[in-house]
Order: sequence, then C-alpha cells, then structure tokens
Amino acid sequence: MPSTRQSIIATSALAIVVAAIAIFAAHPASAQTDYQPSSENLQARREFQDMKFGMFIHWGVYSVLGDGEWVLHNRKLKLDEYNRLPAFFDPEKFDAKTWVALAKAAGMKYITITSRHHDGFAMFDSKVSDWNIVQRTPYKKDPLKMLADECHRQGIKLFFYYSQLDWHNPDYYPRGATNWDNGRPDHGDFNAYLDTYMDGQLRELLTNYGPIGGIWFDGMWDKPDADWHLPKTYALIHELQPTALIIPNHHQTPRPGEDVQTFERDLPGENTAGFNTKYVSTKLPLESCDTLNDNWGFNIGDSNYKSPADVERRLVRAAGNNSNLLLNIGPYPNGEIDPQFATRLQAVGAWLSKYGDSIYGTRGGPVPPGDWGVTTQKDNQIYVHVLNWGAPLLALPPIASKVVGAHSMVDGASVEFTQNSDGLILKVPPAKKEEVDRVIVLTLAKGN
Ligand code: JFZ
Repeated sequence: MPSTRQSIIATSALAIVVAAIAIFAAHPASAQTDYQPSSENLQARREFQDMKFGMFIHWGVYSVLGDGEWVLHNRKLKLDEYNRLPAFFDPEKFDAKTWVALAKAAGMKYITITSRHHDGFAMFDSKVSDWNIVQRTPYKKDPLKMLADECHRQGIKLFFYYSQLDWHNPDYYPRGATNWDNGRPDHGDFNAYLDTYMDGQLRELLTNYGPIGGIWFDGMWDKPDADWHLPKTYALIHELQPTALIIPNHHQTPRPGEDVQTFERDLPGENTAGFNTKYVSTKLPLESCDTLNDNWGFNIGDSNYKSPADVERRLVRAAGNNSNLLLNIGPYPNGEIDPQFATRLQAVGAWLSKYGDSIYGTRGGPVPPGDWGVTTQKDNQIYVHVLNWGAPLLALPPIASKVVGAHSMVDGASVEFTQNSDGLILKVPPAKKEEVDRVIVLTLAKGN
C-alpha cells in the first residue's frame, strides 16, 4: 500500500500528465506545425495560381446605407438600430447569372464573396443563428446558394469571405480593438463563439454549397493575442473539403494549415497600406486584393474608379510578383452591379482576351520586377511586360537559359536581342497609342 503522501505525489503526477494531454489536445498548435497538405490540396493551390484574376464582392445589409461595410462601426450605431436594417434589404434585381457572366467577361476565374462581414450578418441560410438573410430580410432567399450553383454551371470557382471578427454576437467577448458600446453585455463565451457559432457556420458553408474554392478569413487582427482555435477550424475545413484553400487576411507570416498568403491593397512585399507584412512566402500561392474604387462595400459617395489601364497594370504587376489579383466591387443593395464597375471590367476582359496568355497559368518570371515592368514565365516562354520604358533598348540581368527567339506579342513581329554573360538587351518596339503593356515573348532553348 502506498503511503498517503506517495499517493498524493502519484495522483499529482498523473494530474499533470492528464492536464498536459488535455492542453495538447485543446491547442494542437505544435502538432499542426507538421501539417502536410494533401496531394489534392497541393493541386488546388497550383490551380489557384493558374487563375491569376478573381472578383472580390462585398455585399451585405450594410449596402443599403451606401456608406461602406464598416458603417455600423464608423457611425457607432447601437445594435437595436442596426437590427432594423435587414428589413430594408430586398435585392430583387440580384441575378447570379449576370454576376457570374460579368466575372467571366472580365477574364476573372474566381469569385470571393462576403458570406458574412464584421456585422456578423450571414448572407446565407444558416441554422446556427437567425441573424441571416433568409430569416431577417423580405428577400427570404439564399443568394450564395444561387451563386454557387451558377458558378458551378459556368466553371468559375467560388470562395467565401468569412469575418472572424463579429460586432454583433455577444459571445465575441472580450471584444477587440474595434470595440465600442453598441449595447452588448460585458460578458460572453468566446470559446462557444468559435467552436459552436463560427465552426458551425463554416461547416454549413463547406457542406451545403457543393465544392468551393476556399475560405478567405478576415478580422483576427482585431484580437491579435487571442486564441482563435485555428488548428481546430483549419482541420475542420480541410477535413470537409481537402481542396478548399484557407486564405487568411491576418497580415502575418503564414501559419501551418494556411494555403495562400494574401496581401491587402499591396503587392507581395510592399507595405504602402501600413499593415502588411514584408515577409513573402516562397512556398504558398500569393494573392493581392484591391478594389475598383476606394471602398469595398457599396459607397454612394465614392466615384474614384480605377481605369481599365490601372487595373491591367496592377494585374500584370501582380503576375510578375508571382501573385493573383483579387479585385473588388460593391454591388447595390438591390443586387445590381453599378455600370461604372461593369464597363471597366468588360474593358479589362477585352484586353485579357489579347494578352491573357502572358498572364494565366504563368508564374513570376526570372527577372526581378522593376519600375520598367515585370516578367512572367510559362513552360519555355518568358513574357517581358514592358510597362514603363521609353528608351529603345532595355537591358535585363542575365537569364539562366539561352534565348532562341523574341517576338512582340500583339503582332508577332520579331524583336532584336543580344544575350551574353552580362545579360539580355532587347530592342523594345515603340509603344503604340494606348498600349498599356508591351509584351515581348522570349522563347528559351528547351532542356536548359
Ligand atoms: C479588411 C476589412 O476590415 C475590410 O472591411 C475589407 O473586408 C478588407 C478586404 O479587409 O480590411 C482591413 C483589415 C485590417 C486592417 C485594415 C483593413 N488593419 O489591420 O488595419
């Protein structure tokens, strides 16, 4: 018989072991560091990189107020005020076919849409809470379901933006940097919010909409030090749909379980926005998001539209930095897309029908991007995108392979070049009127 003292020691040792196991089970962060993406996930990442250009859509009950998706916070509204808003959201002009057709006409290969933003309002049929479009609006239908079905029909990949930050749910507590007094109680169960509410809704999004491209997370920056149960949520997503990519907009170095590194309003490695990380993954696909005017959600006072040429340059620069471009529009509350957006996107699409080969399916090329332009590469071809160069000769640093031919992409005319150990000199054809990007295609000797 062990003495009482010994049994206390033995019991405490056992308790420590049990506690340690429990801690590991609850926070398998260390176990996730050896996260190995499945082969189908890796394939989905390559397909993601091939797509290059996507449509970002911010659309929710906030669109009614025409003042951006942060209106609840910016105007410091009370929840019992904001709760009146869904009654006015009735997008009778919403037509999934038109939206998907516009994305296609723009040359976009995927759509990422807000399934819910920071107001926590689910734009889909959710059983987890009645704070959703089907139960709170006169529309009563699920537009994400219609969009998913239409995307499947038209061969466009659909991703769901999902805000981890929630200005509405009382269990989002303790609140974070964007906290204000909107009438919520000063208590709440954050674990329940994550495990039951958020994971419950993610399960719905990954179960009820057929194969989806992935989840675009946003809002963790509101509580950077909180335990967001990421390993658990990420494992749930990959288990339900191994090809669904996890794209977190947390502005940090990627963590295990994440499939894409995304940058907001900056190209990878830039930080003009002030909140992006300089770290650029060499393993993960990259994405850069921006918006066609200065807002994400519909803002009636914003007509600062980017021109088609601005967008084309941005897309080319993204591709040359080995990145996708996710370009946003904020539709009207009635479901229509402002013609100001539509006409610009169609112009970009027309441009891409000529230049798409130098973008889709490429990776960042061997020459570092510069003021003059960028390069992209596919198989044995390098596309030299001359964006900003008025002189007749362009000198590039050495390229490892032997260049056996060079021609101008628009007219196929051959381009003179000299290659030696110092580098490659191209005789750049003069820019044609309104030519945004002079693409010179280099053909490399095979097997080099
Ligand atoms: C976030 C959202 O807040 C915004 O509404 C939009 O959805 C955009 C795509 O993503 O934007 C952010 C995120 C973080 C910061 C600023 C804007 N930040 O950390 O300063």
